[in-house]
Amino acid sequence: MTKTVRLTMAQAVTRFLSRQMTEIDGRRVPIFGGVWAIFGHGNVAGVGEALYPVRDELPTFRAHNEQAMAHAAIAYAKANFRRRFMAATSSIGPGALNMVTAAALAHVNRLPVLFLPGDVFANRLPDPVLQQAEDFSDGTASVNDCFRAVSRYFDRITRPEQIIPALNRAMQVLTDPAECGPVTLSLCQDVQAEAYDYPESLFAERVWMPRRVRPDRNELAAAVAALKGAKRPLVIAGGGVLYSQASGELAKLVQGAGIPVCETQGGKSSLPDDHPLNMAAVGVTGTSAANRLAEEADVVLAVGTRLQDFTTGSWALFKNAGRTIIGLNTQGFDAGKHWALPLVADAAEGLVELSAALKGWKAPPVWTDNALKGKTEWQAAAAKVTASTNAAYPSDAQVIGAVQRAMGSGVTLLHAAGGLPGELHKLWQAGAPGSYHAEYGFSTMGYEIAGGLGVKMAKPGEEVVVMVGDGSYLMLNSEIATSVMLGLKLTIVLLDNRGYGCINRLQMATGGANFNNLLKDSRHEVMPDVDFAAHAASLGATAEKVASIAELETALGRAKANSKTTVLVIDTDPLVSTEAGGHWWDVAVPEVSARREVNAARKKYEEAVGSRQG
Ligand SMILES: Cc1ncc(C[n+]2csc(CCOP(=O)(O)OP(=O)(O)O)c2C)c(N)n1
Ligand SMILES: [Mg+2]
Repeated sequence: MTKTVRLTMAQAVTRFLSRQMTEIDGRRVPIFGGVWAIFGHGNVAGVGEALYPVRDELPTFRAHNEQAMAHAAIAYAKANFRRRFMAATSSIGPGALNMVTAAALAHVNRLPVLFLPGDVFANRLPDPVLQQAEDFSDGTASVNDCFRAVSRYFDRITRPEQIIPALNRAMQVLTDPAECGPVTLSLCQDVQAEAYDYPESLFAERVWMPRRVRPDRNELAAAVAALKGAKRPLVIAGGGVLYSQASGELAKLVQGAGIPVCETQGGKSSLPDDHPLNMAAVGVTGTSAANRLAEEADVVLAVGTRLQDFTTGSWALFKNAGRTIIGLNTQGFDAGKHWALPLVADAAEGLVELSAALKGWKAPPVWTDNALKGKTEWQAAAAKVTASTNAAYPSDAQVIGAVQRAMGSGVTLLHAAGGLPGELHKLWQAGAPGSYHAEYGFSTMGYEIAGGLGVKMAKPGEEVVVMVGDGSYLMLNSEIATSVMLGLKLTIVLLDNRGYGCINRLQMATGGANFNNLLKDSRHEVMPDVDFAAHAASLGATAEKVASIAELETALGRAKANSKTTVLVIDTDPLVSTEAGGHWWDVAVPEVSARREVNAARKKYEEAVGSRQG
């Protein structure tokens, strides 16, 4: 007879999670780094009670905002190259829905996270309960159905035994490199507390290792033939290179064949910035070195990238009409995008096999030499815009220069939204793989500080530097208090340009009036003058406002020595961004307008759209 143990459904969930393991560098570790939780009705009595007895193996962390705690969980998974992850549990209703944006963030970025929102009563007897939305025509609907669109696997648990296959499926999705993304197990409040005789085997320790799929023979042959015929080959390194921890294999391939590499936001730090073949950022926020090559390339080996519009310049970047794209990706959906030759495989495995098949083959030296020259030119341009200044309102680029000089390339740098992503993609000189942490798949304002917390949990021994605009900071800053409470130090550099600088610039570029972006252009009775340093200090951080780039560099030295989360605030210029490098981006301009500026912008827009290649 099967041995069973009588547990509530919630107790079964937490016991199961605490027994799932992985091996990293030969060491067995829990695959779940912990559970983020904000309790309320819908999870405190069930999941909350069940988390307590396993709190040593599966620690519970309390946050201030459900979206933010999910950001931290997701950043933790990214910083662990998806090898370890976390769960996030909430009450029903608003607590649950606060996590939906984060679920979408994880979905877009293909990052594993387990959501355990509370749900309404499966037995429906006390309906409508507090925080329950009533659907007039569908008795099975609850607000948690919102998670369906942004989960790779969604299940609503309405009977305690349903959790047995659901937990198995959840683990499959969380650990599958191709399917990887958010999993939502929506846990009905009454069912969390219901007991069932679970088989003891459910709670046996299991070890999950990443699946490394090797290429199909025919796809490999086609990719090798395309590369061997290339005169102007180029590699685009995406986030998949990092998730596969394939930097060594990438370096070997490109060094052997003399192929230049450029990096997406997600793939930046695949090679260190100072690797001679690393042309750095590609696309809308790219360097002149990378984009020039992308325009001319005849064979583009796209490794582990979703080829989103910022990478492809809305598909206007590749100008060589006869070009071939090879899509090396674990996910067939990505591998075959835009008629690419698909090469479905783990990045490291695929690169190893390509290296072996290309042994002895080299790209024409004139192409490689041209690339190296382009990089030198770009570095000179970048040095100019990041140099120190005495200006009262420095540019984002000048602040980036100061952070780089003070902190070096040995830190993990994190950002997500505003003008910073574009500037950092171009200008930050990344070090080790994973040291550049961009959330630019969903570019969620408010990811930054909570995300930094998740990175620090994954890499407690490393210096984590968060760069954030005033807009993102005001949207979601509450986890500063959590970072102080948990003793997880962050260095936060806050660039205050008094509004949504990058959207204001986009508005101007599309012919719009300066309207509703910078605070001064927004309807107001009193012009806001937020004291960010006082605000951060009130949350427990060490905080100061600096008056210049030189002061920022000195203050960063102090921040480095400080053991507590430090927030440094600097006023910046909202109007400037780095003009060097970059590429057109498709943002639709109105076809008719009473504004002359819009009509002019529309004319330019139509010309740009007309020059786009398939
Ligand atoms: C949650 C969310 N809302 C809106 C946007 C659109 N958006 C992108 S950047 C931005 C302004 C960001 O302001 P700030 O953080 O001050 O950076 P700045 O643009 O000034 O550099 C907005 C509104 C977004 N990315 N995320
Ligand atoms: Mg701003």
